Amino acid sequence: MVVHNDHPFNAEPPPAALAGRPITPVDTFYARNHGPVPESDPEGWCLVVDGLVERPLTLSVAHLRALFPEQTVVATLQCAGNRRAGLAGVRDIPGEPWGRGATSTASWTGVGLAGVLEHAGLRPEAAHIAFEAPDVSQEPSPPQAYGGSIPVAKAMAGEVLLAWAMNGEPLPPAHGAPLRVVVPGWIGARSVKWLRRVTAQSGPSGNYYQAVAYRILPPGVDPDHAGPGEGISLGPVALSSAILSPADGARLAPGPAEVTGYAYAGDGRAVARVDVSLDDGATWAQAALDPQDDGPWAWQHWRLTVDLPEGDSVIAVRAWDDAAETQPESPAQVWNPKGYANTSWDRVAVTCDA
Ligand SMILES: Nc1nc2c(c(=O)[nH]1)N[C@H]1C(S)=C(S)[C@@H](COP(=O)(O)O)O[C@H]1N2
Ligand SMILES: [Mo]
Repeated sequence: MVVHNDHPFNAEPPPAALAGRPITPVDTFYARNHGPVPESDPEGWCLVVDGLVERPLTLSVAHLRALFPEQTVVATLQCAGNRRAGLAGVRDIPGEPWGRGATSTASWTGVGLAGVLEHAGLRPEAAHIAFEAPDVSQEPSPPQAYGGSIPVAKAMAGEVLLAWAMNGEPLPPAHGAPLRVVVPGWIGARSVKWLRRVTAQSGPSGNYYQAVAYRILPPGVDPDHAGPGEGISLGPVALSSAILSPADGARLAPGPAEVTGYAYAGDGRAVARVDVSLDDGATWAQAALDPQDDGPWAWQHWRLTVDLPEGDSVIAVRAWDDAAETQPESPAQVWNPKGYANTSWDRVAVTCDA
């Protein structure tokens, strides 16, 4: 893993560790934490469901297992800061310089959030479902526990899970044991780990990570002085793609070389095509999409054999989704002060020696 920070623990797998693997092994899955991993106390742990519901609930994991059908969903998590390094190359950005690896895919097992909210009797005035966790982050001033929210429509869609297992194993502490939210198709920040409380409310969460962080600010705004509610709140993931092999800076023999990577279209969209260019976008060849049996919430791996000339080459990739959206050419086009949603073409430079 490439460790960006030990406290809080932030690490991403190198591209080669993600290449060709539809499911990311647990020990390779990126870790994104804004505070310390809380001490785990599975026996004492319980989940409170309250707010705009007819019947507030207090549930243990055993209650959840007994009351609701178990459900497994394969879902890609992607941090909104994935590929921030590319934006920071345009102009400085504070925060972890994530490469292509702040995204990973697991099969998640738990119960549907919709069933739990139905059981509690969600009231019609409820418009947002807020999540609270106990890990206290020093990033906001004063320090604050982690939280966030999603609109009721997404919360009631069948794919949102309260999960206790990842790839068939109990969730490890770093990934949210004993219970986390998994919001497929939405930025990783909404998949709250170490979940303690689910609150139905009329407005979005006032938590720092909903109201202040994870927002796209206009380029001229000082991120340290942006107030709550400023900028565009991030929810569904924007279409992106990345090259996982060859590695940036690789030295190869001239001739045929296989280029592989992932593409990911957010909420409700599918990757429809992936293009690769060796001439900075003048011409594009279409990559083959790998067979994908993991359903609509998983990324799409792709591959293409290109003919590399002697000397230096830059390989570029862009994806298209089923709404015919594609990616912007340069990180400068999408640069923003907090460094989120770098959807620009991904590029790797390689050199071929004869
Ligand atoms: N409680 C809590 N939940 C959290 C976070 C956090 O710091 N605390 N980080 C969020 C962010 S920003 C991301 S991208 C995902 C990362 O999940 P992972 O560490 O399992 O990869 O968790 C989200 N859930
Ligand atoms: Mo994130």
